[in-house]
Formats: sequence, C-alpha cells, structure tokens
Amino acid sequence: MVSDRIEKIAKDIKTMRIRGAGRIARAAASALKMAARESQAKTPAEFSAEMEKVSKILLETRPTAVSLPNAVRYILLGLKQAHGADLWTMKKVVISRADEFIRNSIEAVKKIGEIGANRISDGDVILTHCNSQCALSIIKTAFRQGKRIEVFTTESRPVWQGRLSAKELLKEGIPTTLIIDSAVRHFIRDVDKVIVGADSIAANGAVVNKIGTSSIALAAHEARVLFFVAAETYKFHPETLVGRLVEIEERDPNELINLKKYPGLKVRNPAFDVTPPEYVDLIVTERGIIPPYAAYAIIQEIFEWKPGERTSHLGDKLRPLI
Ligand code: RUB
Repeated sequence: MVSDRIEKIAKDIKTMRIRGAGRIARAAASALKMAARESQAKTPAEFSAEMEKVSKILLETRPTAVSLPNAVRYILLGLKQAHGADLWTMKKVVISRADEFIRNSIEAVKKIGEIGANRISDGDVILTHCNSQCALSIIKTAFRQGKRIEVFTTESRPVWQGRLSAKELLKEGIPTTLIIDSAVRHFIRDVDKVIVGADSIAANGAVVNKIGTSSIALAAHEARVLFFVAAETYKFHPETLVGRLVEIEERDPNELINLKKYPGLKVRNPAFDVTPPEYVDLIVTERGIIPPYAAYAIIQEIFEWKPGERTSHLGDKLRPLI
C-alpha cells in the first residue's frame, strides 16, 4: 500500500508544486524515507518490494531531471547492499540514506555558491533563467561577500519561474530587472555573465535545462558573454555514457493557452532544451569547477564505470555524493 502522503508528493512533483531538479530529488528522498517509516511490511522481501513500488511511482512523475533517479538510486543501493539483513536494519538503511542524500544535497548547493562566487566580480551584471537554487546560490553568495552586482531574470514562460527568482533576489536586496524571454538578445550586451542551473548534464557536457536556455547560450556566445552552469554532481546523467538521449518532457498545452478557445490548434510545450557544450564556459559543481568536457570524467568517477561495461548496473557502485 502506498500512502496518500506519498501519492501527494508524487502529484506535487508532477504538477510542479515541487519543482527544480534539486528540490525534486530531495522530495523523492523524503518520500522514500516516509514510505520506510510507514511500512507495514512483515518481511525484508515485502519491504524491498514496497520500496521498489514507491520508487516507480516517483520515477514516473517527470522524466528530464536525472537528479530524481539518481536520488532513488542512491537510496536503493543502500538497500541492495543490506541484502540479507533483518527488516529493522533495512528500514534504518533507507531512512539514513535518504537523510544523507538530503543533507549532502543541501550542502552541495551551499558549496556551489561559495565556489561559483569566486568567479563573480564586483560590478558584474548577471543574467539568469528560470529558478535554479544553484544559480541563485552563487549570485546570493557573491552579493553577501559585498560584491555590487545586478541581475536580469527572464520570465521563464510558460509558468513564470523567473518571478520566483525575482522575489528571492529582491528579498536579498539585489537590484533585479525582469525581462521577457525573447528580450535576452536585446539586453545581452549589458550582461557580463549568464548563470543557469541544470536538470541533467550529459557525458559530452551538453546541458539540459529550462526551455530557452539554449537560445540564451547562443546569444551569449555571439556576444562573447561568459555562460556558467551551476549543478550538483547528481545532475550528471549516467546513461548518456552509452549514447542514451535525455528525455525532454512535453507538458500540457493548457499551460500556454486555453485550448477550448482554439479548437483545432496544435500546441507544443517542451519544458526543457539542450545546450551543446561548445556554448558552456564552465560548470560549477560542489567538487569544483570543471569544463563541460570533463562531464564524462565526473560520471565515470561517481558510478565507477569502465568503457565497455553495461550501464544497467550503474547504480550498484554509486559513490557518496560529496
Ligand atoms: C527548473 C529548471 C532549473 C533546474 C535547476 O525547471 O530548469 O533551472 O531544475 O534547478 P522546472 P536547481 O521549474 O520545470 O522544474 O538548481 O534548483 O536544482
């Protein structure tokens, strides 16, 4: 039995009440923890089956941010390693791995802020897109260090995550200007650095993030404006090592327009796009700054993967995150 509370977390992820790759991952970890706590399983096998079931529900919510499957993988690996243990121990393993993931994840966002802030100069004008805790962590840290910075934030249509960023930045006291997504090229020459987050990073360094990110990267490239990505290492996508493409979520057309008023109209609403590594100057992770081409090395290290190995067992050797 999956409880209403867990179904609610899954629904909240799907409907974007809980959104952003890091938050989604932490919500999935807390759902598994909750499931372990509430479990009525009588045997370890029953308990494992319950955890698999909850994981499946969580994995079916949104397909693009790899942070979610990586969080689930991290927790289930503990369960696999505890194979043969008694029921009580297995529950404890899930709870403590979930806590560990959440703790590490929060710590990673903070560290990214500290590392990334070193690359921000006094007087910088920064442009950000969507609402990324990692990107904002860098901006806020730099501001708290006393650097006088200004921020442009896009609206991030169709669901206006840019307004969330604007609110957060204003709360911090950072001078902020909201622009429509299509005004980025118009303003890009006033910008020193672009900083965005990521939902997934592929082995070749391509960055999957909120729709519109790749157009911003193109405009930045054309204007020779630096383009930074801020992402925890659990946003690196292991299956892309062997050529799997990251699935781009297409959301309900009614997010754009009331379809009832436009019978026959076709609408496409992809939530994310792919920025090729050539347009990314650097990626700030909690382990340090890397060029996009080092994504391969990061994934290989975290998952202890060797060329030629099957990737279906990647989760069997997941290293601690920080
Ligand atoms: C959110 C989005 C964010 C990344 C990174 O998309 O694209 O830039 O998830 O965020 P959505 P964070 O609103 O559709 O979930 O750095 O907070 O993990």
